Amino acid sequence: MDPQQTTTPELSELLEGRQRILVTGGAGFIGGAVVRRLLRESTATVFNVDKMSYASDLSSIEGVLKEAGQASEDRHHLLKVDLTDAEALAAAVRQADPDLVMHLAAESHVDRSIEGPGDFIASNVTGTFHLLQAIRGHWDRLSDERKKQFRLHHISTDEVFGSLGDVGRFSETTPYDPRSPYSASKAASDHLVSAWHHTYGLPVVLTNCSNNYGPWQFPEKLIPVVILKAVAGEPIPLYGDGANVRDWLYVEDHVDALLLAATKGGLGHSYCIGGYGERTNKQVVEAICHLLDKLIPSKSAHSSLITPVTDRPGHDRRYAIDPTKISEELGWTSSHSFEKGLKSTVKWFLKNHSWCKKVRERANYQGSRLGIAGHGLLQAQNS
Ligand code: TDX
Repeated sequence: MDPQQTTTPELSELLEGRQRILVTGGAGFIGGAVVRRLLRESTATVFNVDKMSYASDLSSIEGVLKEAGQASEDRHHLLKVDLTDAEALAAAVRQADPDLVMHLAAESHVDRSIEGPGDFIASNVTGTFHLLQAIRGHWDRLSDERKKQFRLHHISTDEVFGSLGDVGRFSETTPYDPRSPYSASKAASDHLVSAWHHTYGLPVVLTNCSNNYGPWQFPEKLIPVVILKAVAGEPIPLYGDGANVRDWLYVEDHVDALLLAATKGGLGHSYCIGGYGERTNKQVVEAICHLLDKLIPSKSAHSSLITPVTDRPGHDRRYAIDPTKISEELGWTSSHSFEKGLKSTVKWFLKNHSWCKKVRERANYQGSRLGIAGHGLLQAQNS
């Protein structure tokens, strides 16, 4: 990229002069995509508060900094802080002195929440509480002019709404009904953010998004797991009957929605984000296998590796989002079809196998099944 070309009018216009942006979880999958966009398309300085846990990685951000040269490097500051450490977090907020906060830091893998719910309560609930308190202190100290501009955007998930039957979609008025330790911890964090708005007047916006996918996703989630297993010629684990439905959204479409909501969303409002990308898990897995058959043909079809395994405990049946509010109020629509997004994602993972290897090794995770504690052994392991 041309180093001169760091600003697109659209994002700078949206930011309306907000030049100091604190992103929590900016070394994660979605947070990283937000940080890259801010670095590429605005002149803002990013304060990236991340505890650098197993799923954190800065390679993609370092790539953008390298593309843009030294000037941009001054615009990204990693503040290695765990949100459970209230003092360190308050100090990081003072250092960042932000005009806008985008809160993406969270433990996010449902299977891990089944194995170890404590980390989810600590990071997602207590961590959000500490962030709200630190931001409240910061907001109180701001000048009237900066106070008017300031916002805290809390990024959440559609899983807080529970599980749908065959019809219907989640919207902003759907009652909360979380059913996994992960979704319960995110629901709790959403409620804390709303409470800080109503009680203390903190200017907040919330978003709840459907399943994301795309480059740089930590290889424990369905799409990268399937790609890596298929490439390695290993059984591809399909939980239960494979008929659970997820509403897939390409991560860059999510970033478009986040930046709109963060800057233009109504204070105290929440917005549901989804791009009408409903697919059963079986359809997703088969689509990946068909793409791989074309990209890296092998003797037998990759779909022959698909292996039904013990279901996830409490496995939500179907998620689907009605994005009418964000579309009508903020003018957002997704621009990647699932077919287009999936194809580029599969190609990206094929090209970036060494990155997958690196992050898996660092996390001491080699793709084994997580989250079946107390539910017996995998059928695949038994056979
Ligand atoms: O190996 C697998 N086999 C399989 O069948 C894995 C890892 C998953 N699955 C199924 C379980 C789900 O129905 O695929 C679906 C997607 O699973 P995940 O990728 O683990 O995502 P999910 O549980 O749907 O949650 C995701 O979307 C909402 C994210 O992990 C959350 O952080 C987000 O909030």
